[in-house]
Amino acid sequence: MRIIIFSLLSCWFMGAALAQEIVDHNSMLMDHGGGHLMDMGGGMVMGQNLDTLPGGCDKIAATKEITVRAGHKYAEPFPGRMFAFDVQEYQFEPCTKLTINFINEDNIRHQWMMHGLPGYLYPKGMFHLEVTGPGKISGTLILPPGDKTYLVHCDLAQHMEKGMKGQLKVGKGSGDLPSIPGVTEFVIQDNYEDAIPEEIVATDTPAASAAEANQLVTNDSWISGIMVVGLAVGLLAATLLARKFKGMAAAEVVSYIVDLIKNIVGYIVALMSGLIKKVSSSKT
Ligand SMILES: [Cu+2]
Repeated sequence: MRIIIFSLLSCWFMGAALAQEIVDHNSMLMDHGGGHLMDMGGGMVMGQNLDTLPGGCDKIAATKEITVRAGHKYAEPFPGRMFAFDVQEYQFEPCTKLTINFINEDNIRHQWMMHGLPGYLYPKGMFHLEVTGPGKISGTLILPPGDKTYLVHCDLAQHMEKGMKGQLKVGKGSGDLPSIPGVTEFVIQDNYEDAIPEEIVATDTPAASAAEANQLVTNDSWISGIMVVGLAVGLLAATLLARKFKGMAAAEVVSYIVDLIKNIVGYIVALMSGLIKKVSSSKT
C-alpha cells in the first residue's frame, strides 16, 4: 500500500515538474500607485495608464488587446540570436488604449519594455512589463498621438543584443529601428563563413571570396591530377606484377621485390660512380 501511494505521489510530482505551468501574476499584483504594480514572485508593471489621455488626444481612438510571448524558442528562426518575442513589429492608431498580455515562457526573467513615451505621463518615458518565468502579466497604456516608432525590448543584460527587440509604430511610425530580428538588418552582422564549407561560400558571396574559392578549386584539381597519374601508374604496375607473381607464395613475392629494389639501387649507384669517374678523368 505504501509503495502504491509513494509511486502515485512521485508520478504527480514529475508531471507537475514537466508541465511547466505558466503562472498568472495578475491576481497577485500589489498596486503601489503611479502606475507601478508588483508582486513578490517577480511580476511587475510600470507606467500603467488606464484613463489619462495623453496631450493631443481628444478621446481614446480604439481599444486593443494583444498577447506577446517571450522565450528562447522564438529565436530559433534567427541564426545567432538567443532570445526573442514571438512578434517583432506592432502598429496602432494614435491614442489607442492598448493592453498587453505578456507571457514569458523561459525559466528566467524577461521584460516587454517600451521607450520614448511622454515623460509627464510615463515615468522615464517608459511602459514596462516584467515577469520571472514561466509566467504571465498584463498591463495597459494609452498611446500618444502623432506618427512615431517606439523601441520595445527586454532590458536585461544582453537580452536585446541577443534578439529580444521589436518596434511599435504609432500611426505611420517614424522609420525603422536597426537589428530587429526578421524585420531590419543587424548593425553588426554575424559572419559564419569560416564555419561553412568553401563550395557554399563560393556560391553565396561574390567578388573577392569567389576568386579565393576558385584558387582553392584550381589547387584541388592540380592535386587530383597528380593523384590520377599516380593511380594509373600504380594500376599498370600492379597488373604487370600480378602476372609475374602468379602462382608464387607471399614470401617469394616479398623476396622478389626486395631483390628488385636491391638491383635498381645497385644499378643507380653504379651509374652515378661511373659518371663521377668520367667527370674526374676528363678534368685531369
Ligand atoms: Cu529578457
